[in-house]
Amino acid sequence: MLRTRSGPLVLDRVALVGILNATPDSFSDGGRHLDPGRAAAAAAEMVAEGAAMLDVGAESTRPGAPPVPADEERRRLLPVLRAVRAAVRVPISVDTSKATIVRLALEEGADVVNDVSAGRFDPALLPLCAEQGVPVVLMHMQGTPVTMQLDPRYADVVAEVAAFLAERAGAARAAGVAADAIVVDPGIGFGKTVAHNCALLARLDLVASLGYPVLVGVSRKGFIGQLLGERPTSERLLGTAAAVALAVAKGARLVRVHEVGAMRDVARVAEAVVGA
Ligand code: HH2
Repeated sequence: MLRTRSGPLVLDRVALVGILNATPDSFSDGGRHLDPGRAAAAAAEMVAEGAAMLDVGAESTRPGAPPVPADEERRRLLPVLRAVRAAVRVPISVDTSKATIVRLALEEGADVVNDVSAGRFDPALLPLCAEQGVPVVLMHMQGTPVTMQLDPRYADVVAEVAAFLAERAGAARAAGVAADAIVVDPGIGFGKTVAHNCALLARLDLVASLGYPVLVGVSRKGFIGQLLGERPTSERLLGTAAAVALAVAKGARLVRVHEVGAMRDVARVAEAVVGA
């Protein structure tokens, strides 16, 4: 269970985390939720479909994406966050690597911090999470979004990602974050080839063995398109379903997805089989 300001996020069952990108350029839903009214409507729909948490972000981290200045990130994020907060009661995570944005987002009612840099890009982020007593998602990435897909290399991707997450969880705890407020994420697609992503899903149990809940984000990602012969993002639903089911089978407790209703069915069946 994750304790949040909007109540507990129970992880006895797999939690569906709905994606809301307040960006003009996200790889699959760019531009759709920049408008606060539309974002709020999408948020309410995702909760009705079974989302246990919503992840709101204003900086695309797709391969090659340039960093967004804090002013711009704030300008996009806060109106959307305010509208989403007014529309739903489930916990909201804010997808950012900047402590200044975290502080503002928490004031607008965000509950959880989702940092794709695991506290490496802004040294003030983990101490702020500790001070505010909010859970944090620590994600693995090799390089930065600009460089990460140029030539990702590992001797043993699963062992290296697990070691990295153990080290970052240690850093979070050293900064004062409670052990039960940490979630880890292998960072599917962040500095990884198709083979790296598949290996991480196949051996996700090693990441789960760190003892923290595992979040996995596979939804519509590039490796699914590549495995299916350059399939566009709009046609990756069933590929996403396969990856979600296998992630759940190997211990994922939170899955970050665009199609909440469809992936709720996938997660429910997968976890029933796992629990049999
Ligand atoms: N993936 C994306 C963004 N944030 N956060 C976590 N914890 N795990 C992920 O796998 C993850 C993430 C990328 O996907 P998306 O938000 O759909 O696109 P974009 O980065 O282009 O906004």
